Amino acid sequence: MTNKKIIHLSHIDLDGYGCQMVTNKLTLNEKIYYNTNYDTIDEKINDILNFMKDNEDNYLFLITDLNLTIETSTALDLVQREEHFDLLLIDHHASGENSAKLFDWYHLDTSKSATALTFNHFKKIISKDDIELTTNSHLIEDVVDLINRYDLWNKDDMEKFNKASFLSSIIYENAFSVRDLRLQFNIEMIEKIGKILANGSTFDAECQYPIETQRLLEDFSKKFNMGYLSDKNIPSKIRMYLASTKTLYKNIIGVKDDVLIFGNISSSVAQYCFDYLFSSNEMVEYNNKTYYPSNCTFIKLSSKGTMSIRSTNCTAKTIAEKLGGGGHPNAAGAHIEIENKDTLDDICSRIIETI
Ligand SMILES: [Mn+2]
Repeated sequence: MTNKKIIHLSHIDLDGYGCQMVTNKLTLNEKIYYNTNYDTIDEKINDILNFMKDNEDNYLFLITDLNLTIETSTALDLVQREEHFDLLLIDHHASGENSAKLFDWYHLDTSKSATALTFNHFKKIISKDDIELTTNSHLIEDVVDLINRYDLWNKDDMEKFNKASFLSSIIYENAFSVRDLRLQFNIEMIEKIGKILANGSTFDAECQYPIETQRLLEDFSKKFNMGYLSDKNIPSKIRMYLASTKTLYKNIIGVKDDVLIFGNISSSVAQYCFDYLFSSNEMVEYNNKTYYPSNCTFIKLSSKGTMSIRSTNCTAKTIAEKLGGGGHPNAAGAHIEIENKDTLDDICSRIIETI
């Protein structure tokens, strides 16, 4: 096992990335990570088989937290017999029972999370020279325990369960367009935040998240030189913090009565921040005036003149109609004609005149 390169394919949730957090601790093996949901599993397996064919080496193809149909496992078994790579599947979904009965590389145990199974497996076979997992085993074990609680929906200890569900909420499969960044974020954050949570950090009543967690997320964002709100690659959790510290309001480009117009933010960031602001109804100070999101209409304006309009007091549609658009009472949209020379501020002024 020492010389093998590990190609690790796993699911795209906390348990799936948790398995990769475990193998990431195997320092003596080179690792290549892939993640998939069920809709693309056959495609991903084919990609991996092609990769192994093109890059001859000693491989362990490890699949975790995913169950395979009889068809997929039979096809995979055939290739494995021809190509002679090591194959191991560790999973806990009972739906894979028939495949597990047929193939000895298919390890199924429904009593634990896939992360716990993966941890137990590698703990047993790991070389003593692999310092990282052997010496940090107890710390990783604490994180594995949290993941296990969430995966089995074990609420025996509510504090631990809440921490585990917070851990799950940091997984953002779609927040990164760059695969390596997504992987690094998810694997790194599960471990780091998991360790903080497992070691007794309590939730701050004000910000709802452990303070140290916020710092970690900010560090991560800095490490990758990510601009803040305008960068759609930033996971929404970080954007939530930014919103909660009112950074979003730096992007207000115009105000009329209780209508706030935001510019220079991407749609996904805007949507996330608006959701957050409406649900928290945190007071906002802007130009010496106080706003409560529940009384406001938010317009997200793009430089092309497209507007997303949101409210919780049924004003979005009315405002949209004034601008020639329409929609639902609280979620509407409109478009304003623009000229090439128009700046965002020009467009914003025209909106203010119209509403
Ligand atoms: Mn899963």
